[in-house]
Amino acid sequence: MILLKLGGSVVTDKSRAFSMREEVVKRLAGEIAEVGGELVIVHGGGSFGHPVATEHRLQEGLASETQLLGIAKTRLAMERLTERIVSILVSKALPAVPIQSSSVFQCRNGRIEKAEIWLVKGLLRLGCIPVLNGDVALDEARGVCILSGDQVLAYLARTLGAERAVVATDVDGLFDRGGRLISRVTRRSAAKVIPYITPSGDATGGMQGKVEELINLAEDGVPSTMVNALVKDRVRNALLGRKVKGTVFEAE
Ligand code: IP8
Repeated sequence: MILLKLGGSVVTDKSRAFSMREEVVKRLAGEIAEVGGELVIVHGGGSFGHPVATEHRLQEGLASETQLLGIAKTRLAMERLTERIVSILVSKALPAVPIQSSSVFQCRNGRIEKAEIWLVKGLLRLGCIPVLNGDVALDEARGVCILSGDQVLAYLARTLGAERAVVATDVDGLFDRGGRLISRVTRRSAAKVIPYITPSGDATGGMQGKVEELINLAEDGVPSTMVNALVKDRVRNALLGRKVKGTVFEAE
């Protein structure tokens, strides 16, 4: 079974609020349909979830009643994005079934503590493709937190015993200080790069958060490949396990 993360920068245009990259998602749905096999998809928030979550400071937890409307608006924004992505997947005859991450995961201090994982397992058993998302989730310590799709991906990959993960972004992979693409990264080499990653302003830590999740995941036995989904066939080839331009996250 493979986990696929469709990053927010792939499924949406992050420079314009609430704008989806319809054409990119349609092409990716076609690539996914060509591959087949057991798959779980997780998508990020992009220009739907992040601006709303950041405006209401939800990543800091619940400190004031004025944020309640922010929870509702963030949830709604993610629901709208999921609906559009899933509609495209279904139009390519993929049995994609959305599952709200906020209804599956309970967090503590921003980390997943409990999960109704049977929902995901049940759909997989039927042969469906569960589609989850980054979300605003309940948090036992903070009231709410912004749960990144990357954390959801890593949690599911570990719990479901995934073979590997493919992380689709809008860049070719991870670059070193000199701007060279790093084709293979481990905890040791990542430590040299992380301090130089430019902060994204996302509610969930952007590329830095992603690298940390993927390194920890690799050390737990699930390697992943980060690829540029804006380039045709990179996601398809990565899903097929072919050698592809990108960054592979592996254990030391
Ligand atoms: O884009 C964040 O998910 P991500 C989701 O995977 C929200 O970090 C609600 C901003």
